[in-house]
Amino acid sequence: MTPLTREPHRRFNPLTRDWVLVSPQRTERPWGGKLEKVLTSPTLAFDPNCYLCPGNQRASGERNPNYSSTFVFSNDFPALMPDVHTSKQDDSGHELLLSESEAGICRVVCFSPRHDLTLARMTVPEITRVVDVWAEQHTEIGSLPWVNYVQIFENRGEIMGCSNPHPHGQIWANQTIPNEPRKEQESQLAYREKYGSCLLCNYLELEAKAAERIVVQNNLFAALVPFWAVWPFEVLVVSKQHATDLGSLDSVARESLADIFKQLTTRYDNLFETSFPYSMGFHQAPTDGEMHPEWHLHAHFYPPLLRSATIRKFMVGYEMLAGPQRDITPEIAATTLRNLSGTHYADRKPA
Ligand code: H2U
Ligand code: ZN
Repeated sequence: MTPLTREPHRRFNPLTRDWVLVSPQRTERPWGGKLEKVLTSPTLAFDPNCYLCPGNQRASGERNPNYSSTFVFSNDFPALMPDVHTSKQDDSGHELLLSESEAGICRVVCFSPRHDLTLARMTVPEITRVVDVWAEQHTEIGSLPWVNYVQIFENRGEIMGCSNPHPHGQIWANQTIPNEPRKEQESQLAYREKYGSCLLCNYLELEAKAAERIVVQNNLFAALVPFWAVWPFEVLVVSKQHATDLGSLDSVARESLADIFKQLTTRYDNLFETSFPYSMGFHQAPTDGEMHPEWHLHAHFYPPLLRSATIRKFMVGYEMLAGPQRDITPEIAATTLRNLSGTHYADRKPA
């Protein structure tokens, strides 16, 4: 055992250039606590009170069509709007009271007409349709001359602030590049300038050799617990081929991505035999008209659970005031996820 598996140490995240504190000695046995099962009662395939189900009325009064696969609509309560007055202010003159207008677009993506499904419970062809829609939306919204970044994400589960169990995600597109992709943009560009190659292509080569942090993979995508993971079961989904954005993936690659999502979310659900909560989102090249060869398409999964369906990791105290910290090592988390069944627990026949 190297000291890194036993003693406190910090690890560097080359994408954000932040550090994470790892304290493996705090969990002598990672599964010492009782693993509780939360029985989720089966929900209806159609809920007459759901604002996302086909044919139902939304809070805005608008009625959803009787959609039969993936359905996109403009968010009725958008955080960003396309028509805002352009302004920039700094009453202090020292950038102490700086503000500027921000134009944008917010859409909601219903993954399926079925109220009772999640990505883990959808088929690979159904998830492929979702990937196609994400790619189409990214290209369509990104081609607007004033949109420079398109953020695709999903909040899954009440614990992550999701307002409705109907399977859905969101798209927020901005005039400016938001903080997280901007940090990654700067890091990937600096890496390319320094080493003449792509940060995530090089990282994935190392992970493929080491294998210990890979959770699932197919020919074109890998899902792994990154060396610098902050959340206990955080996962990075990386394209094996260099690709800057979803729009540049061909149909084979989109299906491979859907397959990885299916494999990963199935294992996530199997971990605590619960519908596993997370926030997930893609990071891809800005849509500012530049080529961005430094950008490597990937998705982050940030699940909050730690030891059971009812025990979550809190990012408080030290995390809020100093920096992120984790107990179980990324290697143990990856091994745990990798060793879970690829068959969803709800499909397993009773012994
Ligand atoms: P969550 O992904 O966090 O559950 O958010 C769902 C979004 O759906 C939320 O942004 C929007 C909310 O504004 N929404 C509508 O656009 N129409 C509705 O009728 C209700 C919710
Ligand atoms: Zn519904």
